[in-house]
Amino acid sequence: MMNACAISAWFRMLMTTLLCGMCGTALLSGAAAQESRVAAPAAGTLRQAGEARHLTIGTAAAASHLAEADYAAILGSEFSQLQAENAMKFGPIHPRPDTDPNPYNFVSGDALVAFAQSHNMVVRGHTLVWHNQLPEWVTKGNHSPAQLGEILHSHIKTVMAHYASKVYAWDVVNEAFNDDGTLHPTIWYDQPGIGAGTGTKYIELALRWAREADPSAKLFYNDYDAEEVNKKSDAIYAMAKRFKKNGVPLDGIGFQAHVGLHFDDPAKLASFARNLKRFAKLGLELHITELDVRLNDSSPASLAAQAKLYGEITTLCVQQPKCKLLQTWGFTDKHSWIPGFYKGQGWALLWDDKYQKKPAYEAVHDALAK
Ligand code: 9MR
Repeated sequence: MMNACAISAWFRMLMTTLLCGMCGTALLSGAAAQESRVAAPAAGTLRQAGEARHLTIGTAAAASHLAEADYAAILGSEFSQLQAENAMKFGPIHPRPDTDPNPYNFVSGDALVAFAQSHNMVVRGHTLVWHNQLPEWVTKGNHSPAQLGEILHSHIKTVMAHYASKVYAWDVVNEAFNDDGTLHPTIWYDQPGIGAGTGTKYIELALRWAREADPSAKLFYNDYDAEEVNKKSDAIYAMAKRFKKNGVPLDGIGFQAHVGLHFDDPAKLASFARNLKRFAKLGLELHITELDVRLNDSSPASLAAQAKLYGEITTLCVQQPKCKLLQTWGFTDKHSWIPGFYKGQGWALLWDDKYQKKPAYEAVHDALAK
């Protein structure tokens, strides 16, 4: 028996799926044409549990998967935010030089935004300045620092203007620091870059360009392995503190949280909480942006250990008032980046590769509902 809440959530999902079909989005009508094997959402999706906590529950997504009915059904009902896993990165979205009549490709990004809007979800943008997933016209173009500055400025302006009022927050700069707290050499920083010898000045410039491009968007710096208090998070903290003092437009920090079971250590978790606290004191909004917990196998013991850690990280966010987003890097093991990157590892997300909820799902839900 479904209760009133479940019926209303199910009805909302059905209506939005139908409406998407009507607005002619090929990917979505594909989804509507298949029958989902996923049960109607029970009262108490992650999204609903997050709403009660004023916490956005997000996930990374790809437009190419929206035609899978199970994928679309879970994405549209369990999450209140969607972030493009790849579609809004420089290479995919700006594949050709500005001299080309058609330098940008917004197709996948727009499909994700349309899906989000039709399911009443917000969209977070990722990412404008990063050294990965750059097109060859940028990496092999032999551009001078001045030309790179123009390319990046115009990229930020165009992409943010395209998604103004549709994307509420952006990872403006991603992964600029090394583990030891020094700046990573990149084509944007110093290879030849626009900031050689001037430290975090190029990050400041990117943030200022971003503020100009869409004054209403929240602007984030995002990084991995900066969850604990360590050399990398110290460097990010020092930068953030300086930026706040000097009026540089930085609204928040994204903590990616790609972790393994080794992270389930009271000292590490306490350090994460302490780290969040010091950034919160700067007045910054805190987002957990790419959470996943990779495993070596899918034994019941490993899945239980994973669930425990997911629950603990969720609780950290719930207990920190400035933590406003809990986002996982995808939601089904069927489409996770982990096996392709960490040989022999995987099983990192809340649903398995058959779209069945794992113990980790219940743990996150319980931690939100506690
Ligand atoms: O999940 C993304 C994967 O599909 C891409 O191949 C990869 C390319 O580097 O990027 C992955 O996403 C990354 C994110 O954009 C930034 N933080 C680390 C993520 C995992 O590598």
